Amino acid sequence: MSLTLIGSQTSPFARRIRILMENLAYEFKELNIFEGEEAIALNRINPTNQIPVLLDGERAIWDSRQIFNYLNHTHRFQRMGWEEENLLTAIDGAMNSAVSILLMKRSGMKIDEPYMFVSRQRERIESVLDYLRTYLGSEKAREWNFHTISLYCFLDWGQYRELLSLRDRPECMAFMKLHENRDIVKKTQIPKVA
Ligand SMILES: N[C@@H](CCC(=O)N[C@@H](CS)C(=O)NCC(=O)O)C(=O)O
Repeated sequence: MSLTLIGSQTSPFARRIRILMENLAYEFKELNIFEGEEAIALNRINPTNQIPVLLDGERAIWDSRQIFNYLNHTHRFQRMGWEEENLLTAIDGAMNSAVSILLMKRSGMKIDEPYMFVSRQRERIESVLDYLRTYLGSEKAREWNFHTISLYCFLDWGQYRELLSLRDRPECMAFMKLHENRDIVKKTQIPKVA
């Protein structure tokens, strides 16, 4: 199989797949999703205009969770029962909410006004982080699998975009410390200026 991952260096969704694919041979193609020829090219490949996209020969897989499922089917990275799916849904929910807030911020919308939409996103992020407290304090948080990879990418990106403060979340800070020195984490670090 000839694999190409389309993404960006900042996207937490793309990063979790780059980390997952640490030991697989693939080409990484970065593109500007918002304007120009590259955005048009992305739309031809993925009607949702989102990254990441995995190309396996002629086949395109949209959405990072589907990409995980696709690769997991062949490479058996991790067993996924309903509990594991739920955990991933919680993490994905927080990531999607944070991306929505960032898009609003970048569009010049006032994210500090008491809009229901914004409150719902913020509350979801906090609710997920509260829910994850027990998980983060457990041995499971020491494992390096799609859950911990996703969580790491989310927390790191959220801080980078100044959407998250972990000051009052010592379990999150301890979790980041636990994994920050992994080679692949360093190799996929978000560039300082982006
Ligand atoms: N559910 C999608 C979400 C991907 C996503 O939100 N990607 C962002 C970049 S971090 C994006 O493409 N945003 C552009 C847009 O939504 O228009 C996934 O898991 O791949």
